[in-house]
Amino acid sequence: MCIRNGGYAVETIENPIEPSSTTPDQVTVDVHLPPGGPLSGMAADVRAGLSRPFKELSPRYFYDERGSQLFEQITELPEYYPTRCEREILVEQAMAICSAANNPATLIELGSGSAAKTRVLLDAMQSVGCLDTYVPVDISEEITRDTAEKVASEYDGINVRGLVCDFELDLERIEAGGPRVIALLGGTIGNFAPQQRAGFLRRIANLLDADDRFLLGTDLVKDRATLEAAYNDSAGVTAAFNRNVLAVLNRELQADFDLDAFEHVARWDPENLWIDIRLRSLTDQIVNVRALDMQAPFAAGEEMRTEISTKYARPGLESIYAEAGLEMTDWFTDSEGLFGLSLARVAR
Ligand code: SAH
Ligand code: AVI
Repeated sequence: MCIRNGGYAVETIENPIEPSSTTPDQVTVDVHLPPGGPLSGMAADVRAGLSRPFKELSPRYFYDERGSQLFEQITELPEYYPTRCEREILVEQAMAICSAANNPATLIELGSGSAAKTRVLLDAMQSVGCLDTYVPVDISEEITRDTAEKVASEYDGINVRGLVCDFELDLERIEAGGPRVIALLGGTIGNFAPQQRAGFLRRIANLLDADDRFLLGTDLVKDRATLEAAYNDSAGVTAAFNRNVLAVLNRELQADFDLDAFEHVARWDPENLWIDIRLRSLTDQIVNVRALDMQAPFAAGEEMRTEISTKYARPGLESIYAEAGLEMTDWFTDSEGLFGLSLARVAR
């Protein structure tokens, strides 16, 4: 397990970079720890989330080693179309994206995970001869190390600078030659609350030089049945992914959640345009969280939000970009119009 930086409540980023491995010369993986230790932020954050009348946990805690593996399984489910559709767009449009993004030397990928689809973009960059550096940035240490090492071994002469950090805290640390593309794929922007998203996009705008581009994957609004099926798969993998966050709290904060005493709930919310993902308590129960010295009571039927997954339409996304000081330059969708990939630059 490595939520090495659960520090989303941490304000400062003064802690030193720990160069924790240097495999061949061209691969480094830096791990950024919050000042009070790996779990300092997580503890405060979970305490706050469990103390509210409507309990809520941050989706960043899903991604321990098992959570990352479960997400990989989700991407292969027949009902989970976003990965398939985004890959289709990348396969069809990688060269166009590369050219529209000024043939970038550096690809910085936030929430890179296994970077399975990213290879399509790296291939295009290599084929036009602009590929110099890949920076996978993810909160999960195991998967970032694995991805960094695999990409370095697959692309001749590439520099790989892995960064294990919370991309909401440590983005400003990234230094690499331009033109650069900062990518956030998979629809991960959908997991941000609206205010959090606005702050994040403003920081992206501040990071971009005139030649740099932001590449964003967004799942699109569509019929309820398709949306809900993607988050209620028949094999139960999404349910296991959702419940796994309780196992993370049990291990990291010495809690005693009974995973079988909670059921997975995922519903389309047409007002907020998001899938609301929750865990519903099956009984009246009191959960002890020893590391926080707290008890969290759950009533039978009580729901705790663990994630939202917002869906977009192009005009709404253009407004969101504009509010953050960004402007969309290019828009690509798959053949069924289920998923969107956009490029944006700093607004002129
Ligand atoms: N980009 C991949 C993976 C998406 S899953 C794809 O398109 O398939 C979301 C990824 O974001 C996970 O790998 C998770 O570990 C990472 N992540 C989630 N919250 C994060 C945060 N706050 N900071 C850094 N990485 C985060
Ligand atoms: C990572 N993120 C874009 C996924 C999504 O679709 O919102 C996470 C996920 N949650 C349940 N299934 C997939």
